[in-house]
Amino acid sequence: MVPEGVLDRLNQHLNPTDYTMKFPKLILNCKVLLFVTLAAKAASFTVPGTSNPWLAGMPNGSTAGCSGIDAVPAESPVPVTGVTVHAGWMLSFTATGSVGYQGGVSDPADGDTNLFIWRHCGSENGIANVFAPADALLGVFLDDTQPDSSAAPSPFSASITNAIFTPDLKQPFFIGDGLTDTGSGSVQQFIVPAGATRLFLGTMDGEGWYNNVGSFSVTVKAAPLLSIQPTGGRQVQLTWPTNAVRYSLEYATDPATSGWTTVTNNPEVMTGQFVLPIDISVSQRFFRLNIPQ
Ligand SMILES: [Ca+2]
Repeated sequence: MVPEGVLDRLNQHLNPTDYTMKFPKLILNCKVLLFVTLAAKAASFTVPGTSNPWLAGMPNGSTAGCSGIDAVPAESPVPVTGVTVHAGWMLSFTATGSVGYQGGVSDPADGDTNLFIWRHCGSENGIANVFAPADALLGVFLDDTQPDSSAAPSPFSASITNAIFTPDLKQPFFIGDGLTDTGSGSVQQFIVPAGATRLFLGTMDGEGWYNNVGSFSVTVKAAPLLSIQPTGGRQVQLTWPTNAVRYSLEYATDPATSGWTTVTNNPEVMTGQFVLPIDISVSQRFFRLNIPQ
């Protein structure tokens, strides 16, 4: 484990700008500590309670049924623009405000955690059902195709307190307030699935989004995911997406005192990922992806 004091000290030194997010990835042994941090770009959106995820990517006039008919564009979910939605990238969210699925009800972005529901009419428009707290902030990833051009996948399932979420295309997923607890906890990470080019934000309801009230103010941060995998012996490999075009890999022996140095070893490229083997017997090192200033 990383002693809390070390993480606190790192966090004081890992902020090249105010759009940095960071988290520990893998601690290999008492000698080598690898720490991953990421510089992210952010964009903000207002997500009305009327935003129905099952209308994502559908053309004007399309509907999403149950007893109340929602339609494009009145009840369309909110498309995320201004941040990169690349496969293999990592998103995080903050969400404030409140939404109500019926008169007199109002819930924060985590929704009513005493009222988990399925959407009453199941999957629709090629988009899977989901089991989530009523009124919660949801997301759904799409590729460039209209979602009803292929069958709906099975629902994505995850605890709302997960640290990392890995939904597939066309699987609505819980976002909530972006923290592991409600209003507190650590920042949750959402990995963009293969093929994804679009993300839409909406809310959870059983049916009939048209009469929902309120809205969430949502900020989305996107950053390329830097991963570490043991590869046997005294080696690990770092991988990160090749479409992280402005990012460079940096290391520090002690971020508090040594500063960060750009890694000059040339990585291999394999299926859209940079891959760089690291000998972990040398010394303690910390790694991050950063956008040089
Ligand atoms: Ca939460």
